Parts: sequence; C-alpha cells; structure tokens
Amino acid sequence: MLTTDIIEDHNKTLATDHQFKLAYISELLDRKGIDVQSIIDKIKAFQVAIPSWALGTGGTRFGRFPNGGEPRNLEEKIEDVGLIHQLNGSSNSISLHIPWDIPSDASAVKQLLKANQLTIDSVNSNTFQDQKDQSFSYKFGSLCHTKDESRNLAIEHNIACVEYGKQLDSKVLTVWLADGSNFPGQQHFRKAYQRTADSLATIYEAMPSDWTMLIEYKPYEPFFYSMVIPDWGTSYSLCQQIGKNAQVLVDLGHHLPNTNIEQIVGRLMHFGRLGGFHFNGSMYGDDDLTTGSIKPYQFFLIFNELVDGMQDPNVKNPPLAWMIDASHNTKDPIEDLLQSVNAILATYAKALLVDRIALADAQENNDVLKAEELLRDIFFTDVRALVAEASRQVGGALDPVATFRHAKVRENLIGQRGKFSVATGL
Ligand code: AOS
Ligand code: ZN
Ligand code: ZN
Repeated sequence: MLTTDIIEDHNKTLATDHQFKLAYISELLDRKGIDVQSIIDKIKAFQVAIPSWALGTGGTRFGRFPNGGEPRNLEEKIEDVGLIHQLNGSSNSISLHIPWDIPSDASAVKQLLKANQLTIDSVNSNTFQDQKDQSFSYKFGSLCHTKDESRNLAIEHNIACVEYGKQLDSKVLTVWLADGSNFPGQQHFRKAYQRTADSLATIYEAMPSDWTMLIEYKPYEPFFYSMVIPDWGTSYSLCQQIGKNAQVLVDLGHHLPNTNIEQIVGRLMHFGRLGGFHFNGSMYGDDDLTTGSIKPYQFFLIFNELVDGMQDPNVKNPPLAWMIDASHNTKDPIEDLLQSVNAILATYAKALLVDRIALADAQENNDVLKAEELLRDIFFTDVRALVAEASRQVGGALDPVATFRHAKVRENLIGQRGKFSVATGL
C-alpha cells in the first residue's frame, strides 16, 4: 500500500497544471448547461474490475519478457489491485480464474480484500487447458465434448468455480469456451451446439438464484475453422434458452475486423441481454492491447451506445459488469491497467456529455450531418481533467501512472518479490 502522503504530495506538484485544465473544461461545460460536478460524480461511481491474470506480463506463444516483481499468488494479486485502486479510485474489484486463484484460506482472503477496499468480481472457469493428472482431456472440447466423461468434468469444474465464488461473495460466473474445430468435417455443428446448451443449463441450475452467468463469444482462436460460440447471436440464443440470469458478455477483441460493435451493444441492450464487458484494444483480433489504444473513436461510439441504453428508462437491461481483459509483453502490467482504466473513464465521461435530446432530434429529422457532428464535437473534447479531478476527490492520484513511477512502486515490488517472480496464469 502507498501512504496517502505520497499520493497527496505528488498531486501537489501537478496541481497548477490540473487547475488550469479543469477550469477550461468546466467553463466549456458550463456554457453547454452541463453541471460539471454531476459528471465528476458519475465518473467516481464507475468501477472497472481488474482480472487477476493481467497482473503478470502476458507475452505470446513465442516468448515472455517479464519485468519482475510479479504477484506470485492470490494474496499478492489482491495487493496489486489494491495499489491500482488506491491510485485511481476506480478499480474496486478483482476477477478470479480457477484453478489459478483457488483461495487456500477464504476468510483470510476476505480480510485482505477488505483491507484493500476490494471485492471479488466474477469467477472465471478454465476448460481451455488440461490440468496436471486430469482424468479426461479437453483436447476435443469441454462443454461440447462428444464424450460424457470430458463433458461432465467440465460441468463439475464450472460448478466448483461457483462454490469458490460463494466463499468469497462473488455473484458472477463467466464462461468462455475454447471449444471448436480446426478442420471441416471435424465437428457436427448442431450436435456440438446442443451439447453445449445442455451443459450450460446444468451449470445454470446449480447456480444460486442471485448469480449471473456471463457467456462470452469469440470468432476464432484457439480453433481456426469453427468455434462453438463464435458470435453474439449464438451467445444470445444460449442465454434465451438457459434463463433470465444468463447474459451475453462482449469482449471488444472478439470480433472480426471492422465489425460494428456499437450496433451489437445496442441490439443486446434492446433485448435486455447485455451482461458485461471485457475491455481491451484490438488491431487484428484478440490482441488484448491497452483499451482505447487503437480505435478510440469506435470505443467512444460503443460507450455512446452504452450510455444511451443506460439512460433510457425503456431499456430493461440489468446493470453491466465492467472488466478489463488485456495482457501483453511490452508494458508494465500495472501501468497498462492504469492507462486502460483512464481511457475507459475518459470515454465514459465523453459519452455522458453527448446532447441526447439534440441527437434524437437530428435522428428523427434525418439531419445526418448534425447527428454526426454532435458526436464528433464531444469526441474531440479533452475531458481528461474531469477524470483526474474525480480521482483526486476520492483520494487518488491526479496522474496515476506518474505517481506509480514517482513512488517507485515496481522497484519496491521487485525488491519484495524478486526479479524473476512469475504470476500464475496466462
Ligand atoms: C479469451 O480469449 C477470453 O477473452 C477470456 O475472457 C479470457 O481472456 C480468458 O478466460 C483468460 O484466460
Ligand atoms: Zn475476454
Ligand atoms: Zn479474449
């Protein structure tokens, strides 16, 4: 944990610059008749979960270049998220991956969470790799497997994840399946889908009634001819069959290039079936880059759709689960996560500023240019001072990455955990 002095003292060195930028955006919003503090309050309330597997260097299948000081167990992962939350005030939960993050002592973990002002977000199952001495393999699929033995093992694993989640007060099971085929003819599409639907229904039945199941889709990888849940339509159909607490999870990187993700978001909210988000940046596919790093305008258009849906009383969509799902080889993982959360908050803030009455009017009257300009005007507005101010007001850093570097956090973690400590997980 950082001392509050370190954060406050560093904020002081940035204060003059910050006040100048904040005064400018405040005046601008004032002229538009927008109450600045109400926007700042909404930013403060927006929390993004950090996945336990993003705290170590991700790497690729060609290699991994760790920075050192990586968290070696669940407790150290919780401490890292605690640091992130201290710095930005916007990351108050951690998502777990089972079996990587099985708690050895649930009550001690709960105490540690409390000390770091954190909760557990979702519990993620792992049927994409065989564990040591596993009795039946997932090589040819898990919940879709042709053989009862492998399928049942995957079902039991998901139910065990719910049990671990219950111990730590989670209420969300996220299912991402690496099930699919590599060659034409390998898998019977309809049968594989039905086996998956039946398996998911069995898991759903075992979940407490106040839990949510998030079903993630992905068009390719690890399989390259077909995936059993390749697209939002498949996720949606599964949710429709399984029950009202099953929801579609959109991972930004899980779309083919140029997919209109904002429209998918709009559709799912209209159906009341958008359950959550995995934020990341994508150039080609599931690149898991820093959020907002590649296509910031599209990211803004997605948030515009989200905020439109969240503010519309006619939309009956449950509150969304927000999580980052990124990890790679070249940045310090904590710095990357701070950068991602910052981009998410700034983009959310922009979406809050869109004049929805004027936009609806332009749309109704088919004023194409006006509608587009209303969005572009906000997209080009620099709102970062609002995000910094939100962080400052809750005791966080004006510039979390700068404070992280100034306080030499990574150097200290390397000192405690070693130069070659390696995080469990991907
Ligand atoms: C995989 O591509 C998905 O994005 C998953 O959500 C997640 O990255 C995985 O479960 C982490 O191991
Ligand atoms: Zn994901
Ligand atoms: Zn992914």
